[in-house]
Amino acid sequence: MDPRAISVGIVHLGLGAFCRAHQAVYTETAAELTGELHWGICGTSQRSARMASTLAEQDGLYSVLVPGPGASGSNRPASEPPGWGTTATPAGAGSLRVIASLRQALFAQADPAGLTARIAGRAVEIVTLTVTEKGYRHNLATRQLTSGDPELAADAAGRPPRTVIGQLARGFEARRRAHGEPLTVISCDNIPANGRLLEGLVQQFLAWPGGVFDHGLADWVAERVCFPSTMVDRIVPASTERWLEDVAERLGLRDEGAVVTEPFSQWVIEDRFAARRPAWERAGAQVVVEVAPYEALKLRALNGAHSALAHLGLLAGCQYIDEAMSLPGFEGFVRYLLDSEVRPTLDLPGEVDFKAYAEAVLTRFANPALPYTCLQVTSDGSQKLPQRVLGVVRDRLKAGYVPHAAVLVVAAWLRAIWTGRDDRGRPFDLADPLAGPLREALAGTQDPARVVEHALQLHQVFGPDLAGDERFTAALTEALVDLTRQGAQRVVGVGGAFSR
Ligand code: CS2
Repeated sequence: MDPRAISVGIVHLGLGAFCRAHQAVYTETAAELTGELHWGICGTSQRSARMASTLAEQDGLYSVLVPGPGASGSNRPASEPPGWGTTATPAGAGSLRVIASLRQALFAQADPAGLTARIAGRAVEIVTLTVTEKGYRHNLATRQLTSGDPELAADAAGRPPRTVIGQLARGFEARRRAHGEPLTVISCDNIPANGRLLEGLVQQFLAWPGGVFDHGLADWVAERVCFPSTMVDRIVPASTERWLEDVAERLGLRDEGAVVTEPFSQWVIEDRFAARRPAWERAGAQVVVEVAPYEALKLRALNGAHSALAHLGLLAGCQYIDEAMSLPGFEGFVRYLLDSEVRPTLDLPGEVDFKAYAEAVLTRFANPALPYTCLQVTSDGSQKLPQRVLGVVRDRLKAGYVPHAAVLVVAAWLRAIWTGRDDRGRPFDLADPLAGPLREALAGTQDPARVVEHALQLHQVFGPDLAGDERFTAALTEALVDLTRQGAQRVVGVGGAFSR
């Protein structure tokens, strides 16, 4: 498509690799098929000025590389054994596509007024978000804004907004004042009922004690803004230098904004729009009445299994998910987790065959052409485990069973935070917003039971219900003791409790 012909109709918050390989691709395909040129995206980066300026310098153009099955992990370090493909993937294997739907890129923190004006613009009818779980600044157990959050308080008091919720509220206020046209806001983050959650958080923010927003704004939002929930799925590892070199070889020029991803892609969107929208279904998205069953399936099966492999694989000394998949007993462990613990908690969408879904998930994880690091999945574990694993734990406990595989994943997360090392004693740098405070509380603690006791005080992760459940406490302590004594490989390995 000729990018010069496309005008902005969507504002996106969170210009990471995921949205560039997912939503922007659907949007471009839909525009190609319909000829509608008014759905260009203004992407705003929230944390990195570099990505916005890099993309702006490239006129918003960047490429999406889907390595072919023959390609072998261009981002593996050169020291790895042959077979891991230390040379660039030959051009021609897989596919490379240049995406033109990103028409503007700005750094939200440097230009809050520009972002407000964009959200308020009449031409914009959709706002989308990929800001990760912690971008919502909420308590995962209560689904309310984190009380006393100083950044939210400052935004509510009227400074140029820096938080995502503050940016939305400011944009809504300006839009209402300018013309009042309706707007659809779509959260594309891996959180259940993400639309409902976002709507609730915005309303709570508008009522922030001492906040500057007038009362009519909350009513206007309730009447004019829709927040559909969505399920998004595509594995998109962080782009590394090796991938950028690979892309440069294929393109014949350097693309600093290139992203690499797998062939699979899925997007299920609740049919709840305030105004017009791109014909995303023409590009393969599913627009449905009820998105919850798809969300639960994806979060608990794909993301839950991803986190399981990542947390246990990290302890076992693996760098990549596909490497963890190949350790003795690990694939069997994931199958057990999916079949025996996740599946009974799901209300499956009619057309889904769980067995086939689970097999496809395992095949996607084993894709050697797309190395995805365990560290990337384990990052922000405290923000991910509630929807990926703890929901399963809760539902199984309610049904009268202790889900030992799911509990082991929680124990692996806890062990990594506690020790900061893998089972061979090698340190890793695990990013998690709750790691600092928890580590401080655990300093000097040698006893797994004490570690569990401290961790369960994180009610924003475990909720008071799990924290107070003796079966959970006992199973978690036992799992942490096992991991401490035997290491992840032995606990998960062949002959262990989970092999079948
Ligand atoms: C992954 C997800 O990094 C992670 O936490 O589990 O980003 C996963 O790759 C996507 O949700 C797949 O759709």
